[in-house]
Parts: sequence; structure tokens; C-alpha cells
Amino acid sequence: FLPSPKTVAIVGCPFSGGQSKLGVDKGPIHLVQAGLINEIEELGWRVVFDGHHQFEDISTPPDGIQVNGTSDAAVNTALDASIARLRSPLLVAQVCESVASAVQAHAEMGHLPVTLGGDHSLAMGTISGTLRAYDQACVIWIDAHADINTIHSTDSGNIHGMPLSFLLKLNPPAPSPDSVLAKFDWVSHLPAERLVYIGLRDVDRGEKEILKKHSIKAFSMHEVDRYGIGKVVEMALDHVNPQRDRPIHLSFDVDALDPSVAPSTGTPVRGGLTFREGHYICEAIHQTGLLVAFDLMEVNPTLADAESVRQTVTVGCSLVRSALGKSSICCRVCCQRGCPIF
Ligand code: HAR
Ligand code: MN
Ligand code: MN
Ligand code: MN
Repeated sequence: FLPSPKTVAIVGCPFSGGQSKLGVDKGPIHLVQAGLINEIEELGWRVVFDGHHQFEDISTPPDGIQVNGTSDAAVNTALDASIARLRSPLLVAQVCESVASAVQAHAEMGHLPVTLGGDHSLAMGTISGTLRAYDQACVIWIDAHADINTIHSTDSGNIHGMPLSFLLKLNPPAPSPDSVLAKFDWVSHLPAERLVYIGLRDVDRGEKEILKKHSIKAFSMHEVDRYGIGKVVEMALDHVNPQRDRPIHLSFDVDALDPSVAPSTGTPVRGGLTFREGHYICEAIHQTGLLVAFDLMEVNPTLADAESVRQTVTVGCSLVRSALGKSSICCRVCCQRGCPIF
């Protein structure tokens, strides 16, 4: 199933509707302007990029439906009340569904989709696209946050804090075909045992209960400190990919990095991954030879000063390069003939 000849498809997703801060939609534009495509080509990949996705056609929810989850219908049940607290669910659902189709199409052509966010709600789309093409795929989720709130547990109503609850099918079924919840029925199902986290340090109480209830494997910053990043990545792979035969979708929220490394993001949390720990994860996943899709999410170039923005965009590009095979010591030429080092 590996891409051959190796081709990366850049899926630029200028979308911010899964949370409330402006500017995260500018992430993909800055990453591409910083020279990311050239950098990937220099690693020996063919790159296809047909411009950033335009979501204008779906940026206005249909008439009669508000920005949040309720229409004119009365709020009758606890379910209605939960749905009503979601922010822009129809918009998020439509955007993610179109992202899923784009990622699926590239994956089925043998391309490796690199999705540039945009907020992390987009991963509902990217991971669904990957699962449609590779039904045995596993997900490695790098984040300060667990992003697994259900419609009942979310405090903020921001869907970027919820994509995994839809992918794991933890939300109640839609009560009727015209319910807001039915707009998420297209989301693919990721079994809980094929998800693993690295980098967590800001997990809501309700999310902790969900992780426990479903026995979801998580390596928080505590485990990174305790075992070191090398051992953590190995243990993470042993969990989701014991035979090293499953395709890997790596979803990297830049806020997993310490704010001193990646300051320009909407919800920074201190005590994060170092520059090297972040890169090590990407390098190690590349070395498995199993990477089939990569997301780089939550780069917000409108937050913080110009130097912080430059730093965050630069480190974002650098993570992508590592996931696509950039190595500190190995030349590109020998890699094509069987590298003696890797
Ligand atoms: N857990 C919080 C919520 O559900 C915060 C989620 C956060 N932000 C992210 N996701 N960047 O990784 O609202
Ligand atoms: Mn996230
Ligand atoms: Mn996060
Ligand atoms: Mn080499």
C-alpha cells in the first residue's frame, strides 16, 4: 500500500470553525509561503498541490439554521440541549466531509496526504479519508489535549476539542435524519485500540473518564519524562501496531510542543514536547515505513509577535520534513538504493 512513485499531496485547509479564535485558518497559507513544498521536493518526493481548499460554498449554513446547533426547533431533551451548545456543527461537519473526500481520493491514488490546518476538528475528515482508503489504519495523536469530548462532556462546545469522540463513535446516535448529529454520520469508525496519544497534559475531567472507560492508551508528558521519547514511541507503536503492519495516520497538533518552541497556537500549555522530542516522533514514524497520512494542525500565525510566528511556522515545516524522511546524517542519494544507516 505504500505510495509509489512516492508522491505527497498537500491538502491546505484554511478553516477555523472548530474553535473560536480567528487566524488559525491562515496557518496553511503561511506554511506553504515559507517554502514547504520546495523543501518536500528536495527530499525526493513529487508534490501535488492544487491550491488551498476553498470552503466558501459551504461557509454559510443553510437558511434557518443558526451558527450553533439549534434550529428553530424547541429544546426538549438533554440531547437537544447538548447539541445546542455545539459551535458551528453544520459548518464543521460539511467542511470535514469534503476534507475526507479529498484525503481519500489522494490516498487511493497512492499519494501521501499532508493536511495543513486549520483547527484540529479537521482530523475528523482526514482520518475518515485515511480509513476509507486503508481500513486497518491506526492513529497516533500528538497533542497537549485529548480532543475526545463528547457532545455531553464538552464545556466549550468547540468541536476541535471533540473530533475523536466522533471517530470513535462515542456520541449518541442521531435521533432523526434531520438532526444536527446526523450530519456526522459519514465519519468513519476508528476502533479505540487503534488510537494512541503522546504529549497530553491538559485533559478535561470528562475526557479522563472516557479514556479510562474505553481503555485508550495515552502517553502524557509524565510518561515522556519517565521513559524518554524513544521508549514512548516504541511503546505507542507496540500498542496500536504490534505487528508493524498497519498503515499509520500521524495527527500532529503543534500545541503538543512546548510554547517556547511553538508559541503561535490557540491553546498553548506549558510543559510540552521539546523541539527534538517533536522531531523524534516524526523521524521514528517515518522509519517504520508505514506512514500513509500526516496532519499538521493548529498553527495560528495571527497569535503572538512576528518572531514567534516565524518560529512556529518554521518548526511546523520542519516537523513535516522529518515525517517525510529528512535525516540529520543520511544523504538522499543512498536512500534510493538502500541506505546503510536507515
Ligand atoms: N478540552 C478543551 C475543549 O474541549 C480544549 C480543547 C482544545 N484545544 C485544542 N485541541 N487545541 O487540541 O474545549
Ligand atoms: Mn488538538
Ligand atoms: Mn491541542
Ligand atoms: Mn541515505
